[in-house]
Amino acid sequence: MTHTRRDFIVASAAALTGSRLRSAIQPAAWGPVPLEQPARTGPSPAQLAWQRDELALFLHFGVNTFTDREWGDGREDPAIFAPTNLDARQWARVARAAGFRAMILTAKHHDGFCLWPSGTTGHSVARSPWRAGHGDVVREFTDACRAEGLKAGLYLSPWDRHEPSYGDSPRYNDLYCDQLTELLTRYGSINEVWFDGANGEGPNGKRQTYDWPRVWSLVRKLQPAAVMFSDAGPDVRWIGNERGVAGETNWSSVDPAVVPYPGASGEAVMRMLQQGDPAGSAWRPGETDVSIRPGWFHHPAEDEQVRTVEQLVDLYCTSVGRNSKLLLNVPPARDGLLHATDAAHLAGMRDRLAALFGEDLAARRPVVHRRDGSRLTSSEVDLGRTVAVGIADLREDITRGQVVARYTLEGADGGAWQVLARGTTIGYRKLDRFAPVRVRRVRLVIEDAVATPLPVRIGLHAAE
Ligand code: FUL
Repeated sequence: MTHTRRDFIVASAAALTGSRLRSAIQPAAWGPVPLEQPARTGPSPAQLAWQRDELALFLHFGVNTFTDREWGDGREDPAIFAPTNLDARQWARVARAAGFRAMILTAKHHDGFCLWPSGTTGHSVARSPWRAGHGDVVREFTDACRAEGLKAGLYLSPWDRHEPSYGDSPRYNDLYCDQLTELLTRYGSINEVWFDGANGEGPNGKRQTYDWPRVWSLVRKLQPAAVMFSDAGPDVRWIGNERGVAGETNWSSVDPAVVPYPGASGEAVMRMLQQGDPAGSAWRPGETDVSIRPGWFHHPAEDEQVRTVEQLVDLYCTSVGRNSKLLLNVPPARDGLLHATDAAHLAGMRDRLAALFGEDLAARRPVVHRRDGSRLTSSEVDLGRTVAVGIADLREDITRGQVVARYTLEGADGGAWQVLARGTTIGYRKLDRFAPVRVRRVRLVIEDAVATPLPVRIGLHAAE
């Protein structure tokens, strides 16, 4: 059985070593965050660019790669970190060739091992035999991103099972901010900073109260153009599961009071993460993180369990195609390279998406918009010929916000209109796949909206 981190409110450390166990949380250890975000009806320039990138590659790499575990306990000997052939350019080439625009590296996972030579701890690559202790994975990663024209993001686990000051809240908060400062000042422009909500300390474990306002203002100061990810944003939010599935209804705005700090749990929290809230005051689009394999780190035993090309296309549709962004984890193996199977499936995904979305049957075709007063009610496209349609690609102009709450897509070939798809939200992009139907005209009927809708861009594809 695969668990998500929300299944484990409190779990013993001993139980947390299996690769199936993703994570756990201990809400009591997280301080509430006064989240005063300015009300927004649309994205900031950084949020807009983030969403338009659509695809980011997640790289889980560290001591777990060498111990074959999912969660290290912090007692790993740095000497085990010994990739034989690490080549971050290979990661970046594979990502770029597959259409990814950004990569995010686990600079430090829960085991506390730093992939850069941090001045804050000896528990880092500096104590490993790799590059004779002079290596810096974060440097090689950011250099490779730049060389391949990709944006670079970093994950710095708040939960740290190695650091002795963890649990002594002010001291650890200082150290965490020092680590962030190193990461955000040494490596040029960092585009996304990823704050994990996991905390698996057992009932007798250390309790750390994080200083989120301090952390977030530090990131704003050092990298003003970066977006920050966590359950509670502030810029982009977790989508609420690690299965790669955004809510079918997915608003980019949220009520910040419902998810006050990273790691908060409960039904209302999950619903807010999955679906957002059209009346919410904060624009905080959802990011869908999921692994190409069962685990987040590379395990040789899972080499036959890499998601297939079709499964990757499905993930694209349930994330990007539901107004979210796909952060797909592809973990480097012990040699420091992405595995050939993963690389091949990524290339296959790219080819398949290019084939599916290559020709837009509605491109440059005339569209008639009908209104009831100021309210847009339908948009009708005349395709000029009868063609089989199996995918609709709908897009609101999110620079002006998100307003569509319910719609029906219909098609006709001379006779009566027939329903092709029904949906709720659209947002940045909504992909509907249906059994191909031969049609000459297609119309989008907007049945409910939270404000006056602007014309929705309609793309249509054959599906094969
Ligand atoms: C979770 C972590 O516990 C997993 O190990 C992984 O890093 C995933 C992306 O987030 O909370």
